[in-house]
Amino acid sequence: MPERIIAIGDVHGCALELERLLIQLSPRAGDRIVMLGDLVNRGPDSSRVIEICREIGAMALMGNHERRLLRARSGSRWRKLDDVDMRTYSSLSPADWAYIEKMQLTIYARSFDTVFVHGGFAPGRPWSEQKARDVTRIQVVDKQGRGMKRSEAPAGCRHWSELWKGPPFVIYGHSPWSDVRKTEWTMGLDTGCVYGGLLSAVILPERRIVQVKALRPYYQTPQMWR
Ligand SMILES: [Mn+2]
Repeated sequence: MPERIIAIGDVHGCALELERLLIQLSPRAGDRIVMLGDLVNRGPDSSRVIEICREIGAMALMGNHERRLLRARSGSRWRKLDDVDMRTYSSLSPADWAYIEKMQLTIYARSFDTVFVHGGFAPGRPWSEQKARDVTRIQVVDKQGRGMKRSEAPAGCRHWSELWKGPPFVIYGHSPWSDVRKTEWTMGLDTGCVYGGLLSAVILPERRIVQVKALRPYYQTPQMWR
């Protein structure tokens, strides 16, 4: 059984901030490190971020950004790639691609009865039976219980985390908050580093938060969740 698990929120190519965070965390032998997905795109150096993750032996979840790149690479989804994607796509090394191909949709830590996922889960359904598209991109839930991104959502939709009843406890990224977002059964760790916010980590079992500030904003965002 691992002594500790360290989960790290969405890095989006912010390699310098990731290096600074790791200095603060100073992982010990035996620690498991879980990246919450969206390691790439929008920030300055996606390839370096993945290289760091390999160096530290981190496991990683698949974010919607990695999923889009992988689908493009495997076939017919080129239409879906924008300039930001294309810059990342052409910067990745064969070892980076191999790392992305091993990303998982969910990671369950039995010892802490905790699930790690990039986007989240539609409430009211078993977490282990939800589709790749949903778990990598859900933000809000409509009145019928369907998950979607907030940019697609009609007014009155609620964030999925407000409706999620555990166990298990869920630690997720993908929805940027101005600080770590806690409910009884969830913790959101995307604190918008690439938009000039914070890069956040949590250490289990004690749920201690460790953060560094972004050196600057690297990408414009429509708005942050409060
Ligand atoms: Mn995302």
